[in-house]
Amino acid sequence: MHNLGQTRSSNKRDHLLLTPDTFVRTPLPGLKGGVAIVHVAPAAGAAFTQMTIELEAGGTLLPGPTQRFIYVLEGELLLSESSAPYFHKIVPGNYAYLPTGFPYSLSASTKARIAVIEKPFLPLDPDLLKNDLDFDDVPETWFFIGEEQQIEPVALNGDEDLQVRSLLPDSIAFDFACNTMTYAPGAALSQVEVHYMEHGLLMLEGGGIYRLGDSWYPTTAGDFIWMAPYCPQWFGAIGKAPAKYLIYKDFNRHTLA
Ligand code: UGY
Ligand code: MN
Repeated sequence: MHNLGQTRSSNKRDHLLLTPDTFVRTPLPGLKGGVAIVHVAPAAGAAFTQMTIELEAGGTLLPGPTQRFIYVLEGELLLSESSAPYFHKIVPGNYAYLPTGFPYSLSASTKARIAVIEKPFLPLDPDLLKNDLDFDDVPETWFFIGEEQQIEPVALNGDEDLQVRSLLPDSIAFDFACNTMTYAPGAALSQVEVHYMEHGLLMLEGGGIYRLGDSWYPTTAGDFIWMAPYCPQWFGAIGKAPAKYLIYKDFNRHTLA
């Protein structure tokens, strides 16, 4: 359906809103029996890549060029560690952190969809930690699989109607954060945020109004948003069901690292 050239998608200097009607599917090296929707990439001005990978039953995905974070959106997959005889079954709400160079393969037991975030890892500068008594050595990231529902939610700025789950461990080793944010109907960010970190956001449930720069957009489950550093941003949930999104941001590093 061409809809006479109309779409909610929008491409501005400091933000992108991409709605499912404008998604374009592509092959990728290391991906068999599946396609990638690359939502944002360095070509758009981002310092990371975020995509949704759609797999047929039996489709497989091998490691990419950088560390990865994956979050299962639909279906059932097996994550196998190539260096050990371990298979992990992962289903919606499961996620995994895969360090750069970690050998693994992912295969879909059923038709599946996963959110994938890739970012060149920014190592910690040992000189910045040498006088910190908390660290004998520079901490390193590690492979893990998590389950979102096991993460204790935190009320953002004390607002019980806005719950944040931090999916990555509270360790300075990690150079990005990935959280889910769940808004009760009518809940909103308590401020317009303007910050140096950039965001990749996948709307998982519900919807509302997103302010990006000087524009206000209706947004709903399935939409993707990229916010460049310093993009003014605010969200208010609308509807009778909660709104929930998965959100990436660069984190834990000096800006001149
Ligand atoms: O973590 C964040 O910066 C988050 N509160 N931003 C957002 O939801 N747009
Ligand atoms: Mn933010």
